[in-house]
Amino acid sequence: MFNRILIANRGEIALRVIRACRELGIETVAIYSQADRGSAYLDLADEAYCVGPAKSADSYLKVDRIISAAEVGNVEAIHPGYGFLAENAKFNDVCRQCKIDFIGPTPEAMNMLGDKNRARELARGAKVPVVPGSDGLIEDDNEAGRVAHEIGFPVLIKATAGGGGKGMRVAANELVLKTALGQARAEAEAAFGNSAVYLEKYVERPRHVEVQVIADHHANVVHLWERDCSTQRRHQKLIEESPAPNLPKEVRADMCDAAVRMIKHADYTNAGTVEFIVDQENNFYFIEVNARIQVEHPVSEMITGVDLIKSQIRVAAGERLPFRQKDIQANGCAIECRINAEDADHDFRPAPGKIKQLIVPGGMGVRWDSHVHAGYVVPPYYDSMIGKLIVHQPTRADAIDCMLRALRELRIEGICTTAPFHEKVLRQADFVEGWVDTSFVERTFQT
Ligand code: MV4
Repeated sequence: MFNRILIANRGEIALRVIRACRELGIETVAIYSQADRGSAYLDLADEAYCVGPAKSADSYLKVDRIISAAEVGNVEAIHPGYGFLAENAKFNDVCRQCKIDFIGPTPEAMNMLGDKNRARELARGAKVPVVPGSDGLIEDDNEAGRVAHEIGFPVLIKATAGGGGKGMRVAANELVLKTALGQARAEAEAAFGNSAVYLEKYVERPRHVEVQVIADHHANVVHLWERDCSTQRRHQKLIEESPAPNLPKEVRADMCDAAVRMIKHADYTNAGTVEFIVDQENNFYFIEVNARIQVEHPVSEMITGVDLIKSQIRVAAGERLPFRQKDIQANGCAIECRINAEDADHDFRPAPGKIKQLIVPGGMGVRWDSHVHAGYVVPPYYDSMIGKLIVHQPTRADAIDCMLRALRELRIEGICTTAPFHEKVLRQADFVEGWVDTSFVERTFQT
């Protein structure tokens, strides 16, 4: 096991990893930008190094400075958290060259899955269903036309370097296909320096269901069931839950099996998520693999009792998973609400500033994962998420009641947060009945 780990992240997830390390008896080295200087959670680390000015590009994304902190701090491994450098295969490879263990998949697996067209081909090879579409990348307009006619409109053009909703364009018919293709390519070139695209049938109003997996370096791959993340707005998830409501148990079992097949086929190690969309007839299709721990991992932790961060660290240190698939049971229902410093009444615009008062909910089945406290100033430079409220209850109805109770107890004064918006969502009939697809928020709240 490692003696000392550097956490290449900030905020909630940095604290989450520090907590896991403390319980494992591992010393921690934190990093911070000038904007995060004095952040209270840094005191919980054994050491902390400043890696630069406020802007991410000058601090949390600076590979050389982070590696320097790791060398000065004398760590054996780096946990990247999510966002920032978490899915940067180059950083991952630099860690390897510096003989620092990266707590995540190998650079090879990361590279392969970062290319969405290759990931799709890998899924096909693993007999995992993909959305009908092109056989590889689209060479030219003629090929796009041919494929679109085969599969039928509307089609979705996706950048192979994209993911998470970036670099996608819908083409409703033949007339707009050429234009859309040109726009998609130009956007992809500007955003990723790679204009390569592929084509899929556009699935309307899908649900977003993803499967949590963890794999060790001894060929053991275990899934921790699925999460429904359909309650999102403009590709920003708002609420996640497990199990996925109204998903027939055979579909759920098939999807989890498919995820494990995909992970085995990709020689993937550590924690990862296999993302699917589910259409209105409960057909599921592979979309992409997220090669990192995700924001919403606590939902899976609550229903399975597995600490995913500790598991990631153990697996990275070469240990075998201490459980088999048969040991993983899904108990009850867990829901997570992302508490963002945003004004939901004004287009969810960021609302940084000083938290004047903070009262945190508690009680049975309530978990609060956050680095903030009264007097904390939410900086304007980073993601606006300031905490995650997670509940775990025997049934989904109980979980909704518990979350409503916890949201009522939660008091954050001085800044706007998404907490009041969550209360509205949790009272919506479609949500209560579990009939949420990816267009639910926009459709229901006209935001
Ligand atoms: C799709 C789709 C419909 N049809 N693919 C968006 C994020 C990226 N991970 C994949 N995404 C989608 N791919 C086909 N063929 C609809 C989406 C999509 C979506 C997916 C998951 C969660 C939220 C979403 C919001 C809009 C569109």
